[in-house]
Amino acid sequence: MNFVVLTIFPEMFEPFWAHGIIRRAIEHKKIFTSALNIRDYAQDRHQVTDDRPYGGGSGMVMKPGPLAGAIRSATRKMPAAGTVLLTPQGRPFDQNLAKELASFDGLVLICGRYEGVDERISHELIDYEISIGDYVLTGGELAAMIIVDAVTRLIPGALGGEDAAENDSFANGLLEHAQYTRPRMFEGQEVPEVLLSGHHQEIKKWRLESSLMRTLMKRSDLLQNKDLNRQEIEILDKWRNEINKILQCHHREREDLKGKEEKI
Ligand code: 4FV
Repeated sequence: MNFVVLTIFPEMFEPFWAHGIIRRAIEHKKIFTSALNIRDYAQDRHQVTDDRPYGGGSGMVMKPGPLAGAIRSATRKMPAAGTVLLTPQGRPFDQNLAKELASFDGLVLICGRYEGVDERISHELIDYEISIGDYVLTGGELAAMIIVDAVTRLIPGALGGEDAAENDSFANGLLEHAQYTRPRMFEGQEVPEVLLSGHHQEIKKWRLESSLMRTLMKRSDLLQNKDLNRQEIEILDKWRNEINKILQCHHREREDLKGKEEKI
């Protein structure tokens, strides 16, 4: 996977390329990265990349010329690359979109600044408009780093273990199960016994229940739009029956209580 970032602050990416999984993936040639300065594609002597908005108003807008020059230069070298504009107007970024982007050989990530980019860029040269969230940033660079980070994790071998990304949160539409490591006892809290048992089937079942419970408690919306498999349905059924039993007891007690009060 070849990531080319177009930005007026290419130096922002130096520390990002130089640490952790991204650094390792670059060293192991799982990904190739470069940050190009949009200014280098401005034709005028002062390499101006922004100007005042037509129709007036505050702030500045990124000029189409330098952007189009930078995009065309990047895609000339990678004709099959996908071009991505980071913008609050874009499609919400999520794990499924990360998987989709990971299928490309290359991605050209365009980082806006100021109030945004000239609309004519989107029409001609952009395959994806992507938003990392419903808030406004000062620039698209942090959003581009998030895309590079999430997509790199899905490149085979980038995470070291072949299948490491398969047990991710959202990989199966659920939040990840609870994780524990040494020490066995921490401030009076013990690690769940089953995780020390070596019973892989039991551990697998416990982890699925942990994922389901956390998703139910923290992100029940994810469960609503997930096609549940047989095992997941069995577990949710079991919980529903247990909850029903509790509620029935509760209602019975209340009836008995009401009955007693009426007799008095
Ligand atoms: C953004 C987002 C974002 C808008 C104006 C950069 C800023 C400035 N990008 N997801 N949310 N971009 O706020 O992707 O040009």
